[in-house]
Order: sequence, then structure tokens, then C-alpha cells
Amino acid sequence: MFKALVVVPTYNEIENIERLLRTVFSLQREFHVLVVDDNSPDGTAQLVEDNFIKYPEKLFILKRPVKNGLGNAYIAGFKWALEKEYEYIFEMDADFSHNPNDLVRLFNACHKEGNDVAIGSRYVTGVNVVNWPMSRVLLSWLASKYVRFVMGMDIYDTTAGFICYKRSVLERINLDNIRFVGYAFQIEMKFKAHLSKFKIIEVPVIFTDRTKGESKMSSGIISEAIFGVIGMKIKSVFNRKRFNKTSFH
Ligand SMILES: Nc1nc2c(ncn2[C@@H]2O[C@H](COP(=O)(O)OP(=O)(O)OP(=O)(O)O)[C@@H](O)[C@H]2O)c(=O)[nH]1
Ligand SMILES: [Mg+2]
Repeated sequence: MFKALVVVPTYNEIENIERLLRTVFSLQREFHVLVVDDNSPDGTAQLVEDNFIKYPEKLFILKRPVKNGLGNAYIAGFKWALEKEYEYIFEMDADFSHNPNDLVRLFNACHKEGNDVAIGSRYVTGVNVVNWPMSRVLLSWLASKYVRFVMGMDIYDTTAGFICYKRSVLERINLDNIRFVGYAFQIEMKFKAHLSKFKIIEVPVIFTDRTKGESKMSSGIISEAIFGVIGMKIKSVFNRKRFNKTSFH
């Protein structure tokens, strides 16, 4: 039996987390869940702990003292997963933007179809986004086009945050060197998997805007992504040149 862990970062998700856990734990396939909570003032962590008794040995929590960004929360969750025996490690939001039923499709794309990374993608078959204002759809879609162009990656939804990684991918990527925290974190993870020549597949999913709780989107996250990708690309070209030089001499 291959063990699978869904890492769910939370900040003020008290209105979503209990239903999310119920949905994941009622799936046909067994998934464990690690909630990474950054001391949510609304008591999300306490509510998760109240559910321990219902889901013994499959629900876990990592409590961090301050809000430190999505990327940092994922890195902490990935490291936790690698210390255990998980073979498949997932990223998923707590706000139902990602449909938990799609976890099985992402799992199959890796486990049955031999991919290393499966991305729940909004843009592989047109634009599958429900309830976002037009401006946000456009921003996200343009961002993905921009990244695809600058980075030269053959991925439509480069900022997607609904992902299945095989353990070997997270082992290979140096998690201590991941620099970004917002959308750029999602891009950076894909770019590093791409540079390491892992097999990446996009699985079309429908993304639905949150109906409960508040958004944590900020202009800082957007500018980090815009300037971050250029920095990442330059650094990778520079590293490749250095690598070529040392291998020829
Ligand atoms: N632990 C932790 N989780 C976070 C942090 N920021 C966001 N999250 C969680 O990460 C997931 C994605 O964040 P969202 O606020 O939904 O971001 P978004 O999807 O870009 O924007 P909206 O859906 O409009 O809110 C959610 O589960 C959040 O609770 C953070 O700093 N720390
Ligand atoms: Mg969201």
C-alpha cells in the first residue's frame, strides 16, 4: 500500500477545515492529512485537534507560531512528510477551491501513469475557473502565459497549487533553497522539478473561488511573482553556463 499525504496550509480556515477533512477522509482511496497552521486567530488549529479522535493515525497538525506565508508552510509540511514513509505528497488549499475528489485523479496520474508530478490545471482545456471576477481570471491566466514564456516550461498552469509529487521529487529539490512564498513559490517548485527533468503532467480540474473565509491575496505576492520569475530564469541560465564550463575543462 502506497502512503499518500495531503499537506493543507491554513490561516483562518475555521469555516472550511472540518468539512474538508470529512470530504478527504470519505474518499475511496486512503489519504492522510497534515494541516500546517500558522497560529490562526480564529482557532482553526483547535478545531483540527478536536477531530483527532475521529481520524486517529491519519490526521496530523503542524503548528507554527506566526503567519509566515504559504510557501514556508508547505516546506515545513514537505519536510515532515519526508521524515515519514509517504510515497505521494500533495498540495491542496483548505478553501475548497480545489475539489478534494480530484486528489484521486492526481494520484492516478502519478501512480498509474508513471508521472513524477501531477498538476491540477485550470488552463489545459480552456479556462476552468468558477466564481472568480474577470480581472482575477485574467491576471492568473496572463501570469501563467508570462511564466511559460519567460521560463520556457511546457506547463499551462504554472501558478497552480493543487499538486501531487512523488517522494523522489521533493527529495531531489533542495527545500532549504526555495526562496519564494506566494505564487512564485508554486512557480519555483515546478521550475525546479522541470530543471531536474522529472515527468510533469497537467490534469484538468475545475477551480472554484472560495465561498467561505477571507482571501490572503496581496499585491506583494503578485510582484514577488512578476520579478521572481525573471530572477529564477537568469539564475538558471547562469548555473547552466557554469556547469557547462566545469564539465568541458
Ligand atoms: N499556514 C499558512 N497557510 C496560509 C498562509 N497564507 C495562506 N494560507 C492558506 O493557503 C491556502 C491558499 O490561500 P488563499 O487565501 O486561499 O489564497 P488564494 O487561493 O490565492 O486566494 P483566495 O482563494 O482568494 O483566498 C489556504 O488554505 C490558506 O488558508 C500562511 O501564511 N500560512
Ligand atoms: Mg484560495
